[in-house]
Amino acid sequence: MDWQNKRVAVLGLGKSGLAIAKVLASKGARVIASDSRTREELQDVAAQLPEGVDIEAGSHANACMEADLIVVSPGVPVGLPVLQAAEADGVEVIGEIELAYRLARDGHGAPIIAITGTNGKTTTTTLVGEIFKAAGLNAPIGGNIGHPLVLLAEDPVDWLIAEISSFQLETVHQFRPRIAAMLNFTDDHLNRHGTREAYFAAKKRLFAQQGAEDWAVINADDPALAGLIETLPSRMLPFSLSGRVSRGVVVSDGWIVWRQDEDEVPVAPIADIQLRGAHNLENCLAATAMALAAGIAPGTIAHTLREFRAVEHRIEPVAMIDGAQWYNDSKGTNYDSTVKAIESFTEPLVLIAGGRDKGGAITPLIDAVASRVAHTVLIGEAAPYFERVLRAAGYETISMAADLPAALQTARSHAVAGGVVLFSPACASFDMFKNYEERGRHFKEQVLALEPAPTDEAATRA
Ligand code: UMA
Repeated sequence: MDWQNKRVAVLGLGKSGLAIAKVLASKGARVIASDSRTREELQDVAAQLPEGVDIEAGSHANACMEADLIVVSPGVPVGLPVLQAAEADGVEVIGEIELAYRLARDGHGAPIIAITGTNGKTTTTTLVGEIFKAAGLNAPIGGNIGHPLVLLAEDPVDWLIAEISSFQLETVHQFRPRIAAMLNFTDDHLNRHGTREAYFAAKKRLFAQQGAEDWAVINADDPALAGLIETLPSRMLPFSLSGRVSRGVVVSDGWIVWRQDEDEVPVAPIADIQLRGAHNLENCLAATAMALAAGIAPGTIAHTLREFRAVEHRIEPVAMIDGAQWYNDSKGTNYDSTVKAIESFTEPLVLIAGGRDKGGAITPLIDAVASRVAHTVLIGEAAPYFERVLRAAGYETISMAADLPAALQTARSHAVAGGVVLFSPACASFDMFKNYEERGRHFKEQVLALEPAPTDEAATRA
């Protein structure tokens, strides 16, 4: 595509918008960057934009009106009236992932691995990246994981590995990953998509352009995904913890194996895997399937599975305090993710949860808390709601905390030696923090700053 003098509106000036504006300006496009924030709020951002990029603050109207093409950030809802009006006028609206795909396709043409699902995306994407690195391939990771894909799109690489969110999928059109994975599907982001159906429809766009030579890696144990396995034209490489597929990556006799009807190629013993929880084993199966589809040797996959440790903010061990192990799972931003985290432990468990509720079916979370959590400490906007539903279910061991430091103190007073304190909010962070990373960092800093309990001797002296 010839970008010279093409008028492009870039909507949203967060990480994605800044990256899009930089890449397109360097190609000679006339970029108007627009953000709903005020000009004062955008001062820092404006300083990072390349020369010649115009800014529209507080509205998207002018940018959209003048554009030949509109590229939106994932946080900008596609239903905005200005976008609908522009589309009705024949102006194309694409997202950052679609732009990255087109640049990569028209440039080096390296194949893309795209990973979506409600939970496990970041761990799986990171693991796939590590396996490809161990195989000697130049295969950077990007996308929703925090590094805009468009910044990698034109590098000469062997593969591009991308974590993709439903927000990003709403604005893909030609995007065609060589290997696409859907890890699982449960309620999330209903405040953005409106309904579970709309959320699933967005997720499904990952496979929309795939053909018979592309691979689809799908969780065969997830009932929500059964329809995909039956209907997609892609080469199917399912994975299953319960071992229910005749062809795919499964667990058999304590090993991850690639099952092909009667044959089973052993990949790695699951006893070697350091990550906690059945959900993480599923992430390992998915990563194995993607690596096998790309032709990577089982020995390389086994080596990486053995070496791989938890990704930051995902059931990340933080410290041992008074004999209890504390974990940071700030990325537990929805009910299902927190259920999975709770289910990863058999030790006596104290849970710290709460934040900005995202909605969805809460019964599985209530059940998990009621059956496995000894004490729950609630924080944030969701605390009164969580308290109400838990008490209604007959669960009474609840404390309310005004903020995170207070929650830590309360959690500590309920923790026991040999037990676990798990910070897994089941909520978004935006009521108290900029994002889940900031929330997780605060948690870790405050845990590490907890004073050691006085020894008997010190207590006697005092
Ligand atoms: N904005 C507008 N108009 C609107 C809405 C927002 O101008 O109608 C502006 C905001 O004022 C702000 C900017 O848009 O200046 C923010 O854009 P953004 O929300 O798209 O955020 P980015 O910084 O571009 O980060 C995005 C992803 N964020 C979201 O999807 C909300 C990041 O995922 C991703 O890492 C990054 O692109 C790089 O690809 C984060 C995330 O929370 C981690 N993702 C969700 C999740 O994982 O659950 C989907």
